[in-house]
Amino acid sequence: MNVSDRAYALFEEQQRARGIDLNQVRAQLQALAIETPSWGYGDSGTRFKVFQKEGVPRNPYEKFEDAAQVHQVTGLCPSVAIHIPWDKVDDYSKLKSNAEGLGLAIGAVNPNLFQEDEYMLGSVTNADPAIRRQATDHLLACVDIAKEIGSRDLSLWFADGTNYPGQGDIRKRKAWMFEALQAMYKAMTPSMRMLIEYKFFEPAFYHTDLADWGMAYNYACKLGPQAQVLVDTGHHAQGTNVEHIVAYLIDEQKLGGFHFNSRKYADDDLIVGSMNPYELFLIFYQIVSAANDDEAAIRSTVNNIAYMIDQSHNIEQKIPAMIRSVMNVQTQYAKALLVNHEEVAEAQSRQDVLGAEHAVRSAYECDVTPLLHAVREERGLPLDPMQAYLSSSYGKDILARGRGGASW
Ligand code: PSV
Ligand code: MN
Repeated sequence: MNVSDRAYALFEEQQRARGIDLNQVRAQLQALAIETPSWGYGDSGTRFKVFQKEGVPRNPYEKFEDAAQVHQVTGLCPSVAIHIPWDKVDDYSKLKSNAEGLGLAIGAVNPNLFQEDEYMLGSVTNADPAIRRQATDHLLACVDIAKEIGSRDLSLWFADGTNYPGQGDIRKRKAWMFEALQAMYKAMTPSMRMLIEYKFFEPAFYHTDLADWGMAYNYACKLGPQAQVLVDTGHHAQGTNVEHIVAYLIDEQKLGGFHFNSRKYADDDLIVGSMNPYELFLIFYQIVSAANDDEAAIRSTVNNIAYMIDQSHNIEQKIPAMIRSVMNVQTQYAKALLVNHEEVAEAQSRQDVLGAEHAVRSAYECDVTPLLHAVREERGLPLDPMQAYLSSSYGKDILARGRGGASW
């Protein structure tokens, strides 16, 4: 028995004593898939500066090449989300077959309505009907792209909002938003989903048209079953109980997906789980406990959650930062799978506050390294994905691309 076998045998014994069956846990870990964003491989920055890095992909094809490296060492990232027009190409079928050649699929299609000058005062909520039309046409064009490449999810985020009281008619804008969403919803095929993201501030600071999960939920309810809410972990005020939102939306069968990142930045740039891994664990705890629900519809909601990273790393090396991010997600998911739900339920029924809290926290405190090693070994993956990437020549080889690659 080598060192890692011994560590796993010990881990298995400890988990058996905690009432956890590792065979099931391993199967669930093998099924985990986390989508990475094409824009996470391009140049990015703050609102003060976009940093031009050496070796950054020059086009969508090269972004997929970088994403393939993340999947190759982690086995966790078989799909890549695209943002249109950031990833506009002449031939989407070619982008798709190229991705497939790299062992990847194209994931969510994200219409981008914050890039053109026309959208400075809003896109689908602009007071000018011609601009609203242009924005809606772009949403419809993205449905066509999704149809062409066979993507299930259309992921929507709007930068629309105002900076001053009175600048816009909030109720009119609400109606315009619904009009555009409805036009898009009607264009979708029955197997497509619309994932509605929210954010309470930035780039507008007085009001944001889709500011929080309640507004996204309300639109999703009015639109129909193919519309669901997307929770971007960064888009909440400090102190918000994100896992509560997650549990609530699952229970309403309206949780469609996640954008993972760190709330410290309030947006997309910092590595998920780097500052508050317990929050990430608690999000997964809600998901895992709903996965065993008696109601099939709840189980199906959980099984269809799209896990996506939404991070554009500014000061870190981009590929290693993405590897770190998905490994953090895998680690916290693994820990959440070790919660003994019967123990929690028993403590809850005794109204044993500390007993219930202990039952949840004790899973978080387990060192899952032997478990993750076993799961990787089973798939022939490197035990240490980060080390495997860093010791490959890929990071050096791509420097030949030079500076001045694609931004975002
Ligand atoms: C907006 O801040 C957001 O979270 C949306 O998901 C965008 O599509 C993405 O970031 C762009 O980086
Ligand atoms: Mn996002």
